Amino acid sequence: MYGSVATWLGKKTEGEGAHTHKWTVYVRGIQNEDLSPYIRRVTFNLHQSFEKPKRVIEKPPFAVTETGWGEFEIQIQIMLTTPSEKTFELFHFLRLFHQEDSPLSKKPVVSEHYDEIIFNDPPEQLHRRFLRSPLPDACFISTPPGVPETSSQFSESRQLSQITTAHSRVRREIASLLDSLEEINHESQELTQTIQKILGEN
Ligand code: SLL
Repeated sequence: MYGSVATWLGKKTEGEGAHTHKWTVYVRGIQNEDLSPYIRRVTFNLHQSFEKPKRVIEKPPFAVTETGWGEFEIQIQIMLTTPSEKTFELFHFLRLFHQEDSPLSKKPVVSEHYDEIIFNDPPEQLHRRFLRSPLPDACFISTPPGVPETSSQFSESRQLSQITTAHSRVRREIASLLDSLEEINHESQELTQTIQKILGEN
């Protein structure tokens, strides 16, 4: 998951160029699991108006908290822990304000997205980690401050039912393949016997 959460700091912050909002931009696991076995570093490239706009985060929580006044697009680069250190680039639009025209309120503005990274041919160690299920408790870390526990845009139950359906399909395919294998073995035994019989006759 990647996204941002922003809160308005209240009336006292009004005025030209004043920092009116506090926000956090982050990359996190869907259940806040520790992503450090897979992610080596996350680079958040902020707007040029920020001091040292390139923020490199090498351990979880992969998040940057700042104060500011404006909305802008943040470039997020995710470097994996694979030996090739493959890097992905995402863009997230930092939202500070609720719907247009709605009055400023202290209710946090959350903008979050779900994405998947597919590891083609993962190193053995990573692969074993992926297969370990369910993830041990130690893998879960707390959410960055103020970040909601679950996403409003991502339905975990829908995902779960899709996984269950796919799981039973795979089981059915395995069962049918085992059947064919048995048939082939049987045929092969019969052929061996026939060959032996022919050889015996000659
Ligand atoms: C806008 N195009 O004009 C956008 C730019 C930039 C936001 C928004 C800087 C804070 C600081 C800040 O909040 N920049 O001075 O460190 O809306």
